[in-house]
Amino acid sequence: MKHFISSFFALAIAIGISSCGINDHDHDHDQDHDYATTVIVTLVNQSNTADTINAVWKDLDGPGGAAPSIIDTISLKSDITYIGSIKLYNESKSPKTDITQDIKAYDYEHQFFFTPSTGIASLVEWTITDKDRNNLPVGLTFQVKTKTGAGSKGFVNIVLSHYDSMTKNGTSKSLESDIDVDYPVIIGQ
Ligand SMILES: [Ca+2]
Repeated sequence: MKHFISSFFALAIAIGISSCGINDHDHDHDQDHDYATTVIVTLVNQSNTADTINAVWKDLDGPGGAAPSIIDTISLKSDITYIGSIKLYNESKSPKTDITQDIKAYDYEHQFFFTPSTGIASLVEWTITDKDRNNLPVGLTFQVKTKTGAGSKGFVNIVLSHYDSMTKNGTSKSLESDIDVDYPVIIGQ
């Protein structure tokens, strides 16, 4: 049994390696990109572009194991429109890999979902601004509009859906997520 298992893993690894090429992406969705250790949400204040937020979420050993080492709070001003973007990296290897480029190349298989928690949902409007070749939202870029917050606190849940076993329709999350992270949010502190 042990020999069988190790042979199985050797085979799995061999298949994994042979299918990592980007040309095979459509045939093997499980091997198409790394897991993300690092998420960076960038928000630029449209009223003052010098006011830029770079909020980092970092979990270097991936899902499970150690807790995330960095979870920045996204501190938003009241009554402001921000232009936003999100970048994903795998920093568990050197050099780090830029997963954002893989998502961009296969945006029709991916979609981000940004969900503010109930405490701030009425105060922040998070709208995806980019679309894939099928005219469905992607979420690598977005607009965030705030109302008067007066220090309201909550979270925004960010999920990256990856559609392999189901078809992307623009509204439904996939069965499994590439990322599923919560950023603390403060509005109008
Ligand atoms: Ca971890």
